[in-house]
Amino acid sequence: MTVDRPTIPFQPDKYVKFIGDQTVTRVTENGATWCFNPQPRVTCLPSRGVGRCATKRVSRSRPAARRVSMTTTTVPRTRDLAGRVDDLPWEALRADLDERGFAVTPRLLDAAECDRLAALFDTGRFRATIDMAQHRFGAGRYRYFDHPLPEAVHALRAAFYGRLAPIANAWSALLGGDPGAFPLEHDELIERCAAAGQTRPTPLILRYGPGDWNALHQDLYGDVFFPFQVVTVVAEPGADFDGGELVLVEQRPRAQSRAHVLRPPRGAFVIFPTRERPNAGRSGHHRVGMRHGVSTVTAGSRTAVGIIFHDAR
Ligand SMILES: O=C(O)CCC(=O)C(=O)O
Ligand SMILES: [Fe+2]
Repeated sequence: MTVDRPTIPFQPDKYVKFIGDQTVTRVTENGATWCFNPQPRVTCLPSRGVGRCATKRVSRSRPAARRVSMTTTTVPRTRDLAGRVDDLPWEALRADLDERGFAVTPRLLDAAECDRLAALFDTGRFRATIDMAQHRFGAGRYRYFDHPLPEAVHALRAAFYGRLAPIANAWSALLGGDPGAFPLEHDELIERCAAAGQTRPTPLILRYGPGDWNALHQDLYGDVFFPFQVVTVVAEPGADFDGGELVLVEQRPRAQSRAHVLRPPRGAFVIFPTRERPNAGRSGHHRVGMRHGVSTVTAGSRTAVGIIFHDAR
């Protein structure tokens, strides 16, 4: 069994740094504290299906002091999760996806919901636990949920899929592919995965302590894959942890790579491409490869829940 986490050559040079949607700073390679080291030259790694590394982490430094969040934009709590996903500002999110390849939603989960999700790291049912250092994926641990998925994860997966499938089809068409490449219902994508031998669930929960990080990678688990994935950080940035930015790197053809560094509010979702995005050029759209990772957590504990829509072989 192999895990597809392909090697894409890294071009160290200049990066444009985005923090949320506010700050745009140009930093140089030396100024970057993130792990922009090239992906290990491994394309065929030990199965992630083998969970054997549940060592207990002892915090090596004091968590950052809890500070009050600055974020005020929040989707009302009164709707169920699927309703809240439907109520997101999809026109604006789609414009962000089309323009820059990724989008950050307003906070969708409240603090109690984030706490409940974070607690699953210790209490959930998992099909595998991965020690990232062991596979040279970075440092920290992540765990793949087993069937049946936690209700919230299942609901979020189906709801986000329903909204993202039409965008995925539009992107497919922009890149010269089938405008009906992806079914509009998530169940149908899962059936396609199963027909291709991809039956292992991919939603996961990740936990990083001080010094932990996640190397730049792509989450492709077989021939059938959906072009978007989403992740939510369920710890409070600046309060529960410091560092630990989500890093997206665009591998521009015949040009230097561009990094986007995101610090999404707790309970917001970042929507980003699993493999590539269409970019408008002089003669139509071309593919821009994308990878994601997490910069070093400098203090505290960062827990995130990642939702990948295709299942794994
Ligand atoms: O920890 C994160 O924010 C990134 C997790 C990740 O790699 C994923 O959800 O695929
Ligand atoms: Fe990932």
